[in-house]
Amino acid sequence: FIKKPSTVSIISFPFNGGQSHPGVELGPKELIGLGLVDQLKEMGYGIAETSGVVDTESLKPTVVAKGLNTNNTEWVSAACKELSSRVEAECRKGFLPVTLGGDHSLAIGTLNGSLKVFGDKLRVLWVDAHADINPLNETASGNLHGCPLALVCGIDKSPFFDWIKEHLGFDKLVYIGLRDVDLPEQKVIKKHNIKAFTMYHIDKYGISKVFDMAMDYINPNRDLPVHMSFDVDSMDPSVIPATGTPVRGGMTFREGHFLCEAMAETGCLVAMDLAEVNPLLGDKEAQFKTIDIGCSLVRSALGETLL
Ligand code: 4U7
Ligand code: MN
Ligand code: MN
Ligand code: MN
Repeated sequence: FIKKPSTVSIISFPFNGGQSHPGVELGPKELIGLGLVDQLKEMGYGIAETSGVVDTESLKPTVVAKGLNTNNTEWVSAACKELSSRVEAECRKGFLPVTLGGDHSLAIGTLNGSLKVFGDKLRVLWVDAHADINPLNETASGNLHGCPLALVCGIDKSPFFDWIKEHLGFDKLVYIGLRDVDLPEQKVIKKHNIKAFTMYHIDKYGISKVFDMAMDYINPNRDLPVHMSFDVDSMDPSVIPATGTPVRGGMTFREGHFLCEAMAETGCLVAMDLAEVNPLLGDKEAQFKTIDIGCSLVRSALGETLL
């Protein structure tokens, strides 16, 4: 694969159907409004204008199935299917898609898109307070942003997501930042032996060692394409307050940025998601901080701070 794409495709995914807090659909607009695209141009990247905005509203179904354990199932599916084809198209051009969410159900689409292009070689770094691998019939909240990996890894083969044909192997996935994992998720992680570095490991070894161990696991020779799905709630709520499911005890400003810088340094990043920025939560300062730091995390992952 192309090691250093010179073009970034900013894909806006203004979507909130995977959870219940209004506002997360405004994430992309606010991130771009604060200058993310201009900042990436300043860093020397070309920005693909073709990638654009996914019109999630027009994909809202008029008829919905009753009695499902998950909310907005058809809508999440339709929106993510469209997102998948966008990500796939950008990757095929050799561009690096950065998908701005929107809630984290978006990864159902983004990972399907990158899997189609990179196949068995694709590796996934999931940065989150949560494991997002609740089986659809076991999620307590019914919110699909807590389930994307169950679909991506093929634990769930829901008829509502029958367009998902390729699945990610459990050994090709690694977590960093976990601290709120539901019981059904704990069972899945144990059963399939999924590698997880929690906040405990970050405290114990430091983020640098944790990143190296995570890469050694999925990408020992640093020669495979990596899709990083970054949920901003991996960060401590004091750093990123405006997010729907904050969990105390998260990564510091530097730990989060170090992780992104280290990812950039590998030269293996082929796609990135930035999910769960909710510009309506908290006061003005909380909102500004979250959007501002959201932008800087993306810049770091694209190599801004590597001199
Ligand atoms: B996010 C939760 F129960 N696990 O399923 C659930 F704690 O994308 C939270 O990581 C999911 O923000 C959080 O509802 C999803 C809950
Ligand atoms: Mn999360
Ligand atoms: Mn929980
Ligand atoms: Mn998440």
